Amino acid sequence: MTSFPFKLLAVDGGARTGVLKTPRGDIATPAFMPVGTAATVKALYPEQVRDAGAQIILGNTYHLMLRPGAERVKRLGGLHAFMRWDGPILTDSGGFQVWSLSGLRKLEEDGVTFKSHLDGSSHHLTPERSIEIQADLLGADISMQLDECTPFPCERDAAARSMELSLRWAQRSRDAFGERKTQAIFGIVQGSVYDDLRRDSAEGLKRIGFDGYAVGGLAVGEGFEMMCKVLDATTLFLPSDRPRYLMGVGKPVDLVEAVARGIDMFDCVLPTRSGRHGQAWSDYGPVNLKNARFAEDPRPLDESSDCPASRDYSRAYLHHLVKANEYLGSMLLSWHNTAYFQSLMARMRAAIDDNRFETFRKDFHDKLGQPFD
Ligand code: PRF
Repeated sequence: MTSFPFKLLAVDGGARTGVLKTPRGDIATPAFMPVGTAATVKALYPEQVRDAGAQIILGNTYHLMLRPGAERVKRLGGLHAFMRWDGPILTDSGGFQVWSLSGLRKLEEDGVTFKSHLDGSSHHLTPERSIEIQADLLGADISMQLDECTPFPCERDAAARSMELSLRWAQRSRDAFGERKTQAIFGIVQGSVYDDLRRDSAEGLKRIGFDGYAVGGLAVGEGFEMMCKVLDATTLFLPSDRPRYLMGVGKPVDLVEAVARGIDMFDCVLPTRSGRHGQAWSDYGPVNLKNARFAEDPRPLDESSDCPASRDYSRAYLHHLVKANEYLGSMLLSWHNTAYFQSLMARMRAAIDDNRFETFRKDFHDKLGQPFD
């Protein structure tokens, strides 16, 4: 069925490494996808994103359909040519962004009607239109089904109805996508925090048949422990021979714990967003470059890194740029963070390949409690 073979390379406890083959290049998993919401990974050139180690990025239906418009991107050669990223692109279907960003919205069986956060104009998104935008107009390598990200907290009955709607939208998204040789489509498991709903959702998606399976509706306020519990209950019912993608996650510790539970793909705005807010990520947690302790610190963030932003600029200079609100501060910290997240994934892959992921995981947690120096 699929033109995107997924080959498992090593399994270590619940964690696994693999390669997802796409016509635009191989993706080593577990993989972290930098977020390029508006046809740009904010504050970074595509070359920097690639050099930092990213093999796939994420784009957003919601933002691009509103500005510059999906038909316009198509006329300009598709999203890859438009933004000068020739690697694989996965696009989110729009549902989640409608819920988190747009004003007035109305959910019906057919789809969702919403008002743009940009100009208040009214739009209608259906499973069929979302797939048309992603696969035909933007030219995404991997399209996501349209779903409803069930809000948290949610009563069981409402969570069941929401999950069932997402399942019907999964079937319609899959039908609209049809059979394609050079593009793939992933389904999205919903079901809030209810293990049996998560199981029913996963089983329903498997019956429809997707190229990969995402876990949605997490990191929406349920907390770290609950997220881990729901992940345990969900991955149990996902086929092991297809990639599993945890949507919108997360902090480094979330990535480590989700990889331990068999997740292969992630996306999150954290590296670039926190970079624009003066934060640098490290094995010791986030570090705020505004802190006066860096004012005369001549050392780089990480002298052992291959990333110029981490290796070649002093903490004192970064402190100054952040304090002065200079663009370069945002650019360098977004670059550092993107490279840090990619190196964390590479270190996890190496640990899994060498059958020492449990040691890696324990060392990671130990280090997280120590001060950054
Ligand atoms: N659905 C979609 N995109 C998402 C989510 C979801 O549930 C989440 C939840 N963390 C992030 N992005 N389509």
